[in-house]
Amino acid sequence: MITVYQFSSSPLCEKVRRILNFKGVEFEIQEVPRPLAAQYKDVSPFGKFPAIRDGETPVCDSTDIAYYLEEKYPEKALIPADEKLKAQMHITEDWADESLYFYEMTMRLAWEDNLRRNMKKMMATMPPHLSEEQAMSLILMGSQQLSAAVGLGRKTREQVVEDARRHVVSIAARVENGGWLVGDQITLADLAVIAQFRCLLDALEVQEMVKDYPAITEWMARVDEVAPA
Ligand SMILES: N[C@@H](CCC(=O)N[C@@H](CS)C(=O)NCC(=O)O)C(=O)O
Repeated sequence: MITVYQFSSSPLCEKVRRILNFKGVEFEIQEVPRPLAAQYKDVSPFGKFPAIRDGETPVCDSTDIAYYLEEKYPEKALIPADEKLKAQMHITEDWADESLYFYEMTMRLAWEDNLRRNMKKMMATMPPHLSEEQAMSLILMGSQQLSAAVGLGRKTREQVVEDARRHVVSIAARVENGGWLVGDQITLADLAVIAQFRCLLDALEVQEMVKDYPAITEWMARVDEVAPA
């Protein structure tokens, strides 16, 4: 049985659960309390999650996990065999993991009003002795520091919303008329992007924005049907 070590509120952990669900692979979940991540070095030497353990084999990093699972369970493929499509898929997946990720971190976790509305969900990944207010200050401090380090946190809120709108418009254009992000079937790119997008939707600004793009809501329903979170 595969064990997924996760922070339940993490989009990258959601991406891994979706991959396993798409492939129909059974797994169990081990929730990692955020401040105790260092205690799980045997499965994730860098203290980052998701990580999985498959029997004796630990694998960490959502992309490495995706390629590991693709090799072990190739029947329901998520990585295109065609090299050009594979390259497009990789670029889109990496954009989700390394760019969209910082939008969701900024809009959902570094903006106090959005974070406050989502604290119930976030508490699942915090140690039980922390009060909601203590947990919130910790999350705010960490996400604001990271957001500032990558640059988004130094922009005005309006600028970040406009940047996010460009991403939303681009996703909508790629998935209209029943399409997928890359090629003509679901790939790892869809799972990486939807995982970030679900978190982005915890920001009121994105909830409002997406109402103008029904193609995105339809695409999310198509992905959820075959690869639930
Ligand atoms: N490239 C890694 C990134 C994983 C990652 O950054 N995970 C975050 C949660 S979404 C984390 O573990 N953060 C804790 C930390 O950085 O200490 C992947 O795709 O798995």
